[in-house]
Amino acid sequence: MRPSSPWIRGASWAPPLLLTFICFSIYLYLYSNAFDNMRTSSVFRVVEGDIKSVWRDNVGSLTYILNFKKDNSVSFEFSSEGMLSTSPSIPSSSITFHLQNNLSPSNEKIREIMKNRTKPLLTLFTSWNDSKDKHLVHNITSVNWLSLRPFVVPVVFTNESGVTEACNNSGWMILPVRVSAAEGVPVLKYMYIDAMEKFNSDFYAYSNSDILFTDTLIKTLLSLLAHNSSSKTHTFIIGKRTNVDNVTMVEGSSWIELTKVAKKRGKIFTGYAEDYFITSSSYPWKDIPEVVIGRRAYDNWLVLNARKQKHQVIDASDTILAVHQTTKAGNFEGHSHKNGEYNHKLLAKLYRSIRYGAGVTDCAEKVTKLNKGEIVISSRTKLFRQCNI
Ligand SMILES: *[C@@H]1O[C@H](CO)[C@@H](O)[C@H](O)[C@H]1NC(C)=O
Ligand SMILES: *[C@@H]1O[C@H](CO)[C@@H](O)[C@H](O)[C@H]1NC(C)=O
Ligand SMILES: *[C@@H]1O[C@H](CO)[C@@H](O)[C@H](O)[C@H]1NC(C)=O
Ligand SMILES: *[C@@H]1O[C@H](CO)[C@@H](O)[C@H](O)[C@H]1NC(C)=O
Ligand SMILES: *[C@@H]1O[C@H](CO)[C@@H](O)[C@H](O)[C@H]1NC(C)=O
Ligand SMILES: *[C@@H]1O[C@H](CO)[C@@H](O)[C@H](O)[C@H]1NC(C)=O
Ligand SMILES: CC(=O)N[C@H]1CO[C@H](CO)[C@@H](O)[C@@H]1O
Repeated sequence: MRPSSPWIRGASWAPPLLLTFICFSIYLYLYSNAFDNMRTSSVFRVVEGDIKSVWRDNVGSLTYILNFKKDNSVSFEFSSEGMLSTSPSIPSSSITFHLQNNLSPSNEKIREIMKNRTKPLLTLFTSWNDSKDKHLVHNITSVNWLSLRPFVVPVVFTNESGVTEACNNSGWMILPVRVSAAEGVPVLKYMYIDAMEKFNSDFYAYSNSDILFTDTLIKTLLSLLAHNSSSKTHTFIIGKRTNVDNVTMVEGSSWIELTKVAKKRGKIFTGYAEDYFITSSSYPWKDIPEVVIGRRAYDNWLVLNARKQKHQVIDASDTILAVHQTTKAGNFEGHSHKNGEYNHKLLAKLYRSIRYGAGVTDCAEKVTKLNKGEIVISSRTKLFRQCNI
């Protein structure tokens, strides 16, 4: 965070402010009048490039339109365009956060993040190896996660030059796989530890590389932060995924399209599969066993452990849309890999009996819910018997 604001004192802010305003005006004009035709014009690219440079982007990103209203409220319109969405046929998602209530902590946080005066909400990381079969899936994920900036910082852990190159060119952050096991698979805890050391954010999350998110992720985290900013409890957030077959680039690069296809073709998957783990920045990852990603059993164990440790475990299925890109490989990929039992064998050595059934999503004691348009946390009214620990 920067200390005192240069926006208030002195006159040196006037020229940059004016320039910014002119850029926004030109951008607004181009955006609203000649979006498709102007895409190839150099004027558009210069203006677009200028706005993007604010967010350190290279190709493709979130762009913003600021509306200052009469009543002194501000609204941001987000339009996310993927790095590969050079074709005008790809719709851009557009979402509006209305900041009517200027005093709300979430609105303050949005404003501060937009101005880069506070840390982002979430460092979201994953890992994948280059594989022809997965090119489309990874390209869609790449575009989708970029659309969550500047609230979310997307990070890929990789030692492969191909993945590094593709991601670095698109604006992802890259970290090496420092510790691996089971023949080169990243060990989860070191991904958290490294991400926490390199990037500053309110939350940190590993997610499988085939999961797509929308603004619902941002909104849920904003709410959790606003409600519990003073709480020092370790928080562990999970949620069920929605399986969607054959997600296309057009669908995956727009929050609105993604929401539509999830409703139309999506199927909520079993609570036995947890594909992402959002934790507070204080979460004690150093104490977690060296389980690896992409092999079964670790997800349920993590939830089970968090519940045993009395961390605040939250099921955000109802307020976070997490779309799983289901391809020919199907829905149980982690089960067919080499060393498929690596995690279970490791955990079985450490613990005499493991009741994975108490580590399903439905065993989280807290849930997020939409209540009159607001995201709230409540305690789950009824826990199944299998959740007993
Ligand atoms: C945001 O601010 C931090 C320092 O506070 C700086 O390192 C970073 O480059 C800034 N990001 C952008 C996109 O300006
Ligand atoms: C996108 O797909 C192309 C091949 O179609 C591949 O070369 C490239 O590495 C992919 N990009 C990412 C980020 O996966
Ligand atoms: C990413 O690209 C920048 C230049 O655009 C370069 O300075 C940096 O070293 C690259 N990072 C990696 C990890 O390759
Ligand atoms: C990846 O590269 C880093 C150095 O950049 C190295 O320390 C690490 O052992 C490598 N990891 C794997 C799995 O090869
Ligand atoms: C990824 O590639 C590395 C070598 O580049 C290999 O050691 C590792 O096993 C691969 N990981 C997976 C999950 O296939
Ligand atoms: C997805 O695409 C494959 C072929 O690429 C096809 O066999 C399958 O039926 C499709 N699934 C759905 C649900 O459309
Ligand atoms: C609204 C909300 O998130 N409340 C939680 C804040 O954290 C405490 C634990 O310190 C929980 O018990 C509350 O439910």
